[in-house]
Amino acid sequence: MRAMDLKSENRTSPMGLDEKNPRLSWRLDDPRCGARQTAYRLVVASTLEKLTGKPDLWDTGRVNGDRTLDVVYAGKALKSRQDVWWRVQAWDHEGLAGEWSDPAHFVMGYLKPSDWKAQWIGRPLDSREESQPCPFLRHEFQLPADAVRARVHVTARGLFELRLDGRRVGEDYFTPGWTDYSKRVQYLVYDVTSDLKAGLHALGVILGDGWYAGHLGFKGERFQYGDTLSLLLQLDVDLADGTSRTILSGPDWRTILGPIRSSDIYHGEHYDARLEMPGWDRPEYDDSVWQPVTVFPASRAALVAKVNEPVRRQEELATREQTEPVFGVHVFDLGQNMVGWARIKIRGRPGQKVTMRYAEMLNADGTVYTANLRGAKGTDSYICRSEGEEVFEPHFTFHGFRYVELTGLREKPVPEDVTGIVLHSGMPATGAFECSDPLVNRLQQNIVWGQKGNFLEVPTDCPQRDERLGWTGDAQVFIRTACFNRDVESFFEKWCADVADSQLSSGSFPHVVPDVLGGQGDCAAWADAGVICPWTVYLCYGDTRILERQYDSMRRFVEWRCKTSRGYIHDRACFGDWLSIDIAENDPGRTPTPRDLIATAYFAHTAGILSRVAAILGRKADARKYREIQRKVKAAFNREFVSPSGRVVGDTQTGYLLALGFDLLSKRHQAHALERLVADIEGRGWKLSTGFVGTPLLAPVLTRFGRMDVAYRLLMQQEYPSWLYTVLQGGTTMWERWNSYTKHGGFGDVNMNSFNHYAYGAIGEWMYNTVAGIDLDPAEPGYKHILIHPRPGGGLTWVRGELMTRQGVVTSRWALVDGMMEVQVTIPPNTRATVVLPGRKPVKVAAGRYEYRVKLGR
Ligand code: RAM
Repeated sequence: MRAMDLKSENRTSPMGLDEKNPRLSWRLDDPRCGARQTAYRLVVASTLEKLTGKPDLWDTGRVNGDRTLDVVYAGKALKSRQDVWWRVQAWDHEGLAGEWSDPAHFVMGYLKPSDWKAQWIGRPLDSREESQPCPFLRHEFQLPADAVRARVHVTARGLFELRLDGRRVGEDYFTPGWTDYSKRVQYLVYDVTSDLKAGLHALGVILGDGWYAGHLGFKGERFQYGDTLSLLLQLDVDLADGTSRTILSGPDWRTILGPIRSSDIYHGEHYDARLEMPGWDRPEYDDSVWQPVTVFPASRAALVAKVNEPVRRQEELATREQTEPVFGVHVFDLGQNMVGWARIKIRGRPGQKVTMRYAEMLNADGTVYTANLRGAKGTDSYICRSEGEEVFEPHFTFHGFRYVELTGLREKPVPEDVTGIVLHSGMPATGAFECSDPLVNRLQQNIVWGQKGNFLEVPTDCPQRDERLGWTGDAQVFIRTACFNRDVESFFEKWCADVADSQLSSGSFPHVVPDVLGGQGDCAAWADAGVICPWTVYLCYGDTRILERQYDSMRRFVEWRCKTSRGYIHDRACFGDWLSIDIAENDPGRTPTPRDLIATAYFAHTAGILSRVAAILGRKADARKYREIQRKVKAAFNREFVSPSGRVVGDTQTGYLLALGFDLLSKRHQAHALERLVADIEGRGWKLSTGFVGTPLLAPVLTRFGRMDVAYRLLMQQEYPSWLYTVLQGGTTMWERWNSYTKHGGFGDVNMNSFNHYAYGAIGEWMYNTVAGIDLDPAEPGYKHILIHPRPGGGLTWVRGELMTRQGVVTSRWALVDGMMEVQVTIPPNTRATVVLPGRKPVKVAAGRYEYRVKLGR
């Protein structure tokens, strides 16, 4: 048995932690059946030599037990900038000591505000007019000896690109990321030791508006957080001669406006290559025409080490088809609705301007459909500097698109001139789902692409129009699916902190996080994200720290509900069952499911979650209190919304789904509610009518109450409205509306119509946990105890599900062969599972690989 895949604060070798007691986790490499850890020893040292010799920071000694996750560091106090090495040894189920793991490494950030000596620098805004060129900043410094350790700590109010001696530092984009900059600004740490030899060096930085100062929100506003971009940078260098140097951002830096004439997340980037300054980021560049920088005051915002994996380039898409629908207008189809930008190759003349527009769909005449971008210009342009081939990629904007339109070219381009560069936050792939139906497989791909496109720093609703905001409701309904597809633990840890930062003074949560809509909030199913998201992270990854951190904000939220309800009935649900079928014209939040029903159902649901969280954290009185509140809300729900026979007011699918899914009904009423729900689905020709609130509950509730056949019917439905209808219309991502595009009605309401919106992708969770049958047990979260219960149906003949949990890989595969269901299951080391197959008694198993053959009933 050997420990592997060592993670510090859920990340591999993180640079810059300001958590003084980081959580240390590992997995076990042991293929034996029943493999289980019975003890571990973890050692921590300040150097690699000490780690294998005499560990000087922490030695746990032998600790009995099977714990492998989130061991909280409790050794000598860690210091700012400290290098930390650790490794672990595990004892197996036979009591045998395994070999030591490979060493893991992490680096502490600045632990005290006074560690920061650098000053915020930039240049004053020339005017508050729309297009401001991006400031370039530079500074040269001399080192008398080679560096033996050099780390740069850097952040910006705005976005930054950091360069050293002509090269980009790091592979991250959209740094420092998006937080409420008035409260928390994240910094990044990069190791530049090998770049710094004795001699002269140059640091160069480009600043972009980003979320800080660019357009944000749908009223066309700018300057959400400030109007002046600035940089904070501190480079600590230990030299081979035993001395050290610190290079700081300060008044001795110089600045100029460069070739990026404007760059805005919504509107795109305009680049004039004639204004390039070759060598500006290298030493000995003549910067005599540059101006001195201005020093700006620090704000009261806390500087914190970045918690989530930064955005990076993730993949490239080649052009699939190139057309010229109008003379001189060239359209490139990348075959996939994606998020990022296009790399363009241009052969032009000095001064020639080429324009790129980005679109998700095409008009009937083959031109790009951009009406749904609303106020977002989504346009880049490039002015050539030479006669030769030039290559352009923007810096501080991103687009949501499948098609790229090029105009202003001198000669006909070739497909290779356009390549899609996909960017999103780091989130390693963890799940795979595949089955015998190609349309369902495309749906799964669409869900994954919806996640890739909208997990760029914060979970956004859409990536293309003048919105791209962290809508809480969307995140809440999709998070469970997201946790299957990808490792999103650090992504959501960071965003949950944003949620707590954004909590309104009333205790409620805003519609979007970070809150850029000026405190609008209180909406049921949206605000509830503040409770549901931390809870889901806990369930999927098993760590209680997120619950501890978020507890206060969760409690304040439920207290707000208590205070603002009348007789335990709550009524704030302004978005209703958003975008359900039968929405009122011109008011997509006025839906047939009554708003107070939705709000009261969610009141009971999140009070119940809070009670469970309190119990887990050992807050017994709170656990009792919120359980009691949940009971009272349920009673009120029944009084107000449930008829004596069990009919739920509104008689909508979503009403029944909430009542059943959140356990609000008595046993007697459940049967009737289920009947009404199924009757409504059947009456519509086996079709759904649900919006953002009801849709995620459809398949899970139908399955739980014994009508999985109906859940499968809805999944396999090919007529409008359904998941596969969108697939059959050529969708390559999830869409905002069931009717974002229909054969009968064409494009949906242009005022709000995104073709990359993950909310309806929440069906993914059921595909993994029911169709493939990989599920967790809330009593032993993080897949410590795994539930395997694959449930065939829908005409599928085989399914393959796989999930990389924090413990290791779980697989569940099944195939129907000659009336038999053949099942293959893999259970990772150090876990247990309960396997429930159709018509069989549950079987308890330990780590290992198992095969079963089950005769299926009728
Ligand atoms: C629109 C989007 C978003 C939704 C809000 C209520 O902005 O559809 O996804 O959450 O409305």
